[in-house]
Amino acid sequence: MSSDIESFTAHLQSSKRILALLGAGLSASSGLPTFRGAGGLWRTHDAISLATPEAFGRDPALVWQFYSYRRHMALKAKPNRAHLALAELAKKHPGFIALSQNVDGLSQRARHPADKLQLLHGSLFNVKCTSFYCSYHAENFTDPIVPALRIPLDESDPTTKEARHAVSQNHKEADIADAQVHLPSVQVADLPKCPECHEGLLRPGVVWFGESLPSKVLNAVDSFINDSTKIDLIFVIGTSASVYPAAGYVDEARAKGARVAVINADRADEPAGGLTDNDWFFEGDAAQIVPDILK
Ligand code: BV8
Ligand code: ZN
Repeated sequence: MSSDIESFTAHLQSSKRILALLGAGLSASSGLPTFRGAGGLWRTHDAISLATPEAFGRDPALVWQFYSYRRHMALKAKPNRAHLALAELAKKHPGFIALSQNVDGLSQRARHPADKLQLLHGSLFNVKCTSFYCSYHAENFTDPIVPALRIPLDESDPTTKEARHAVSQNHKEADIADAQVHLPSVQVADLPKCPECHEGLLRPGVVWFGESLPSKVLNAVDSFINDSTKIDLIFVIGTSASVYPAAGYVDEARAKGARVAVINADRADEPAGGLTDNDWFFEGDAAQIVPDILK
């Protein structure tokens, strides 16, 4: 496996069909904690356990506070040079499509053409009704989505803990201070309600663990991959490639002839099955590397 930019650039220029699997590391430089690294109050919660229908059923207020925090952070963040470079590639390369696991909306704000961006796991800025008889769903960028979900100001910044520790002489004190900061309790009655049926609770329009990806998205990705012609290249950018079926697209692309170019801050995070001599690994920050290798 190589990190040789010349051989990569030569291959990119001769590539007709290109995929990119995007993960939370793409948005890290925009200040968004990676999926497993949610900062602030969420450091004590395991994101995976909150991103499930069961968690929402058990404690919709806690799950909504988690998503309201992430909506707030994503709205404060800006697309970085990697989002912009990928959007440019999508505009000029007819055979390129991005498969994003990210729900932060930053690729869309980088004006990545919608027909070249498949949102595998939905978006923080979609909401839908949970009532069985109601099909209401809509985009919603209101922050906070309801007054009860306003984030305690000092907690909207994931560096809060670091900031506290930095200023306090005694880290023990700071740890106690952290432990005492708690999420305000929110009543279910104050959570977002469906404006159509006026009954159902709204939920974030994301794909939770245990939920299937939208069939429209699955079909679009399958028809791109299983088109007759080969796939020349798949980028794997800022993802631990540990969530399926998203991570499985790397192998599907390989089976169609694709060479793999991984961009990841952690040298150890290779896609399952590892890399061959035909592949590339560019170690570092996606926001630096992606614009460089695409120019
Ligand atoms: C489904 C939305 C079936 C919500 C998300 C065993 C085998 C195969 C599958 C399973 C299995 N056990 C369980 C499953 C199914 C499960 C799954 O895959 N579980 C995993 C944990 C094994 N999958 C599902 O449930 C999926 N559905 O299978 O349905 C089905 C069929 C029919 C009917 C019913 C069901 C649904 C999965 C979708 C879950 N939703 N997101 C939300 O965001 O809140 S997934 C969520 O986690 C993200 O969207 C993302 O996909 C994933 C996190 O991954 P990453 O993006 O990679 O982020 P992570 O933090 O892990 O890594 C960051 C990377 O960036 C690191 O490598 C780091 O080194 C790097 N990095 C950091 N900084 C930088 C950087 N790189 C570059 N530059 C930097 N600056
Ligand atoms: Zn409804």
